[in-house]
Amino acid sequence: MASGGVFAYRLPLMRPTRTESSQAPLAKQIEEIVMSAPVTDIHTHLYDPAFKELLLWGVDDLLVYHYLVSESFRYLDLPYDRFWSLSKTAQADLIWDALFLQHSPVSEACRGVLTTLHALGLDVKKRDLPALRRWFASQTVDKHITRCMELAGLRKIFMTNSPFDDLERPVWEKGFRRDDRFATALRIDPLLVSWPETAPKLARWGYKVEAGVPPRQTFDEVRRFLADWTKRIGARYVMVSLPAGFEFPTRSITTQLIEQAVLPHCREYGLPFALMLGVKRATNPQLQLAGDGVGLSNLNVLQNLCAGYPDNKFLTTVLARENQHELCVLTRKFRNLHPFGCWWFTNVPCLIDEITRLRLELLGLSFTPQHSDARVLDQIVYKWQHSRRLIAQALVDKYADLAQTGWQVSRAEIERDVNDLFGGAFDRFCRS
Ligand code: RAT
Ligand code: ZN
Repeated sequence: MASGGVFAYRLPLMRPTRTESSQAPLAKQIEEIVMSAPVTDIHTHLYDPAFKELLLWGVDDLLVYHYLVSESFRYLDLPYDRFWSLSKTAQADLIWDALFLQHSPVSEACRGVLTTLHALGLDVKKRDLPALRRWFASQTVDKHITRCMELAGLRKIFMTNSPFDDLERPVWEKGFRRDDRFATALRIDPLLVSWPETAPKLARWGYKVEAGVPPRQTFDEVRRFLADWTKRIGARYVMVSLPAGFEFPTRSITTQLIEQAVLPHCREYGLPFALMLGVKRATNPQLQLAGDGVGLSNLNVLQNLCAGYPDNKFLTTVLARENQHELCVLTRKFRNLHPFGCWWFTNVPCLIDEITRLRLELLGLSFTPQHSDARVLDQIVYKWQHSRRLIAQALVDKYADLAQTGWQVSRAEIERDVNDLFGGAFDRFCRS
């Protein structure tokens, strides 16, 4: 197979042993297993098809992905407002022109569009956007979900489910027949990062909460809210994304809500609390969703949570490259911590390669190397194809290192290990 990425380790230069000369078939076997093993995608922004237009798919949504919006503004010179006033098709036209026609689409997000289209059997070299649009217009959503999931090798897709989303909430309230390929995660950012605006909403929805200095009853009522939504959606974990600079514990309302409502709720329902740490929201608000940035997190926060609440489980991903090593070291100290994914700005090949190898070397197989964060259904195809290749390369090198000692792995052992990385370890962690 092809050699690893920029950070790939090389086997030491020594005379080939018998084990080394038989590496090629082993490498091929590992690659084959990793490329085809079913995956649970533990964090996406996709929706069960019952949510209708909330489930984004097709070439225009691929092109207006916020990762591409920010890249296109490196070249576009129209005012931000003008861009946002355009229709989705017109925005996609501009992005296609700037990122695919006027320059070669070498960034990871651009390459991803091409990987996806190619995997769907479309001819990208014609650079014919109207023809691509016609093809998508002739697809049905149900078939397209099946096709994309097959191409990505997914067995399950976790949604991000927010009771605070005015488009999503009424669908849950009305009820619908669930598609069992989609699992749920309860997302609670507004509760923890903007309590003064959120408290009146909870009050309107019938929970007896007070925004000022909340009495005990407020926390009980927040727990009742969390319990109602956990049951309503069948949540498998509770999730929040917290800004770089987040501190815990402090005397803030956020600390109180975490300590007195979220953590007791998670303990009661046996749910992990997923923390995504290190975002800087609205670094450039004019870019809207594309305007968030990254900052270093203080991982003492995580240490305080894991040590202070041993009966809680914490799933964690960190956005800053500089936090990745510390996260691994912390994970070695706390069994109630499970790192996952190469999130957002770290979801680029050179960092996936580096972070995955770092985790394998410090944690063995007790983590979840990747999630897609797909916002557009078709993106699962490229996000998983690209990541699988990097994970395969890292494993080839690791098993080759073992072979140097005379330790050989059987096919069944490789399959077991890959299954752990692709959802098995996550499932065990959630059940523990
Ligand atoms: O990766 C993304 O699409 C980000 O915009 C965020 O959604 C992030 O993943 C999050 O869940 O907050
Ligand atoms: Zn996300």
